[in-house]
Amino acid sequence: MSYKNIIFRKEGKIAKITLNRPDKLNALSPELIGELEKVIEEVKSDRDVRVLVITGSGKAFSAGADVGAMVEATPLQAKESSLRGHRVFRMLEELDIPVIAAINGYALGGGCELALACDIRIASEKAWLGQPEINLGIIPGWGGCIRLPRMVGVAKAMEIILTGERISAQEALQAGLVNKVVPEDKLEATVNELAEKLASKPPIAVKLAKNVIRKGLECDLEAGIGLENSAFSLCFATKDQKEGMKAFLEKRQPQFKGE
Ligand code: CO8
Repeated sequence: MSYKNIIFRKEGKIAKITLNRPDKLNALSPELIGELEKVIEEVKSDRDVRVLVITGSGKAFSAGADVGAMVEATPLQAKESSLRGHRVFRMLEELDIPVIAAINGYALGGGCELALACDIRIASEKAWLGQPEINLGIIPGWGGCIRLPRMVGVAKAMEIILTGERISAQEALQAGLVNKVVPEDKLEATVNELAEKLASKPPIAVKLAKNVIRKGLECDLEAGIGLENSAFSLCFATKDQKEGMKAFLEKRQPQFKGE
């Protein structure tokens, strides 16, 4: 499938989506969101892909939803656009494979919310993150009010959302919003290395762990323990569990097959 607003590449087991409207700082227009939905479907149905990387071209990851496309929106249109983005970001979260956000520059508003829906965030030291919606007279509409406090705590999320001020990559690291900050010229190599590492892990266990972590955040402790218990025992139905444990006992590297 060909796309106008994104570049999609696959190298071995790693797929990469590059948001590609650099002259508009990769603002998430309705067309771009539509292409994101299609490409995530494509990734979902490709059993060979083990890791997805999302990044931006030029100096931004994404400066957010396209303001020009929503300035005259009615409440109903705003509701529709918000729900559409929620659906797409949820699809990302629910992929069976790990998703890494390679934050190469500005990740603001919807761009920050897209990064929040990824599993791991690696930022360039030149990146800036934030939820500036308040300065436009609106609030985050693609999950910022919900995912950000879960990630950085209520106090920091209040500060970020209510002031609308951008925070540096280093501050984002301290807040737990990104996993790692690296020099700009090391971002691609760092993300590739992490992606290769994740792609070498047993995919069924990766999928189960991701699923339990995500679902576990949405339920009470007892239910969470039940989820983990079921998923843990299911691992013992896989050849990868036998291989992983035998390889350990035989002091060799495991050869995981995803079975
Ligand atoms: N939407 C549309 N165009 C944008 C956006 C955006 N979010 N961000 C940047 N652009 C455009 C600029 O208009 C400019 O275009 P042009 O050259 O045609 O004038 C081009 O990108 C380059 O931008 P700047 O000249 O502003 O670049 P600077 O380096 O001077 O500044 C900033 C960079 C600081 C990132 C600045 O561009 C900025 O503040 N951008 C807006 C950030 C923002 O407010 N984002 C939040 C948007 S709202 C949102 O994301 C809500 C999410 C939920 C939506 C749910 C329903 C749709």
